[in-house]
Amino acid sequence: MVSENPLPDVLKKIAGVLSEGNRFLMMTHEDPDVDGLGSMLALGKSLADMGKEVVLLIQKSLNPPLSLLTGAEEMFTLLKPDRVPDAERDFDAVLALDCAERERLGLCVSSWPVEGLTINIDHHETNTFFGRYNLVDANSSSTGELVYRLIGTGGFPMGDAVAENLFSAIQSDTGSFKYTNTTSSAMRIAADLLDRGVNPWQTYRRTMNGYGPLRLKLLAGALARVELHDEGRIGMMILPREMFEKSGACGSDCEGFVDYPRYIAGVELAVMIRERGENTYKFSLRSNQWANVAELASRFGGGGHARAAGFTGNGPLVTLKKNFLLEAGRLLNETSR
Ligand SMILES: [Mn+2]
Repeated sequence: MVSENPLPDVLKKIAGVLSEGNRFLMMTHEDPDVDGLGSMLALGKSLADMGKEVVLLIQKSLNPPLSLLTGAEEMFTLLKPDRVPDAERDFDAVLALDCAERERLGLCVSSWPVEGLTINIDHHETNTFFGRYNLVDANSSSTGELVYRLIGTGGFPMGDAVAENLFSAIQSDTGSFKYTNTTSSAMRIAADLLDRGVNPWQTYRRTMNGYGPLRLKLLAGALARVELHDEGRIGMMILPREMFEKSGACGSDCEGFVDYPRYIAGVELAVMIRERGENTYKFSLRSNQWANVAELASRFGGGGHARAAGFTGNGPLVTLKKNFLLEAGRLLNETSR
């Protein structure tokens, strides 16, 4: 177990709460990713292995590859009322994992108690410390890394499924150990997980290669429409709803597409704009060298990390796009090196 430990006090407090309690509810941000889900599954399984009752709540059912994470079939889906755990049930603590603010819990927010013991475990630099206990560290590569430390602090069990999900979470959030959040401590933790028997190719295949062929149809359409703006410094990919309908792909099929405009020479800032509903668009932002996209996203009510962030825009696409390009161009001019 890697023992280096930046947040000893809050880690100990939360480990104490989890050791003493018996019933826990966990949730992550809406449109969950491998880090959020893997962290929930890892911590949930570790606590369940100690005989505790754990309810993992998600907004809607998962598609592959997310549904292929070990244990994902045991999650509760909010939108299937027959499977929703009794809201009145007394949980000893409610946990949010990988979620920067309360509102990002989506529909699951209805199960987040106003009073009562809440625990917020996250690594977004825009985290609002919305829990009673906040294990928040923007220097951690992933929420999975924080959960690994928590499990170590509490001396909780780390069986195969726990180790696999933690590795998936770290592998995914670091872009397979290549993004700027790939710290030496993330790699030491990953190395420990490999020593415990995790197979990195298997976890990668499970989380990245579990897509169906429709993803390629969607990608072909999306690549054909990549736009360059601001003298080639901004790469933009737009995914209207009709593109999903035509290809038959589902929402999670566009996961990672924002990396394509990102890797064009000269692009500093990449953005993927996905139509979510009538006049509702999800902006996913990435930057390569210097632009702080968390700051840019926060100008539009969103947040995230310096190199990966996002927000939701409401209004006609032309207006949203124009406003975004204006702010993004301004940011690039102000901070350009
Ligand atoms: Mn994360």
